[in-house]
Amino acid sequence: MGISEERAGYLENLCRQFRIDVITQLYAVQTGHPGGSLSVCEILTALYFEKARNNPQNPNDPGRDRIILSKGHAAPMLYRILAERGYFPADDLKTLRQFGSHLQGHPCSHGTKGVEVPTGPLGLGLGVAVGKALSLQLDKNPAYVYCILGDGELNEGTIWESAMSASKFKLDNLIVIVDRNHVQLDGTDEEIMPLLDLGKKFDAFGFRTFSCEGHSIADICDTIDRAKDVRSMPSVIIAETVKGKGVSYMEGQNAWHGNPINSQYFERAIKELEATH
Ligand SMILES: Cc1ncc(C[n+]2csc(CCOP(=O)(O)OP(=O)(O)O)c2C)c(N)n1
Ligand SMILES: [Mg+2]
Repeated sequence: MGISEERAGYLENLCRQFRIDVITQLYAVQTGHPGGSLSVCEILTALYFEKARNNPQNPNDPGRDRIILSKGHAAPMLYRILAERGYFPADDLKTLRQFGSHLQGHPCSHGTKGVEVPTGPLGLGLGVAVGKALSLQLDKNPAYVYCILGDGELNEGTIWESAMSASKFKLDNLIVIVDRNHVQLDGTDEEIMPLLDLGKKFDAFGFRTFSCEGHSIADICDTIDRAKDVRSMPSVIIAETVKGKGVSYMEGQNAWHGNPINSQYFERAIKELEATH
């Protein structure tokens, strides 16, 4: 299947605009999470625009694939992408994180079309994903469940309890994607809690493990295709990414996990993003 070079290029160009818009929104509200929003951009774009079945005209379509952004702090990028897909008007993005807005700091499915599950407290999304995948199998519904985890989030014990259940129930309709940017809130994964050989870890928990270049739309799409062919076990895609991708002073820096952006930094970020091709 794969994706044409032209289409991948189109989507990567769209990602550049998503980054510019998210930085602009975060600058305007002086709060929110730039680093993890920038790293997950291509993963979410590949899913919502190419690989996951989703229908903005009928967000609760029973045949939809379920996309769970377990690292809920990357909500600004999710919202930007949902607006582009047409789940709600782009004008709503101006209300990000403001009182009364449906676009809260962390995603909430009650008020925001396209949000599958409320997330924010790390470690919970995979358990919900396992439950959804199991119920789809019992219903003989061929939809897939995609669950996007942060790598710092893997420090949570609930992730590994959920992973054991996923393999016990042979959930081949579950595809986990790890945003492997090697950085969390207070430092690098290595400094806070080393994950060691993550691929081997997931193998040992009964997953089929893939890795991909997490800023390449083509590589993400190809790897999702391969994961969809796996039978009788869950899959994980370890997507190698860069926290703060696209803004040089944010890249790989935990300080930009959730820092407000001042005017000098804002101008630099926009200049750099506009200059990328
Ligand atoms: C249970 C819980 N503990 C702590 C936090 C605060 N917190 C928010 S994001 C974050 C770091 C997450 O790092 P990672 O999963 O690597 O996300 P990314 O690098 O993709 O932003 C922390 C500790 C939280 N949201 N939930
Ligand atoms: Mg991380």
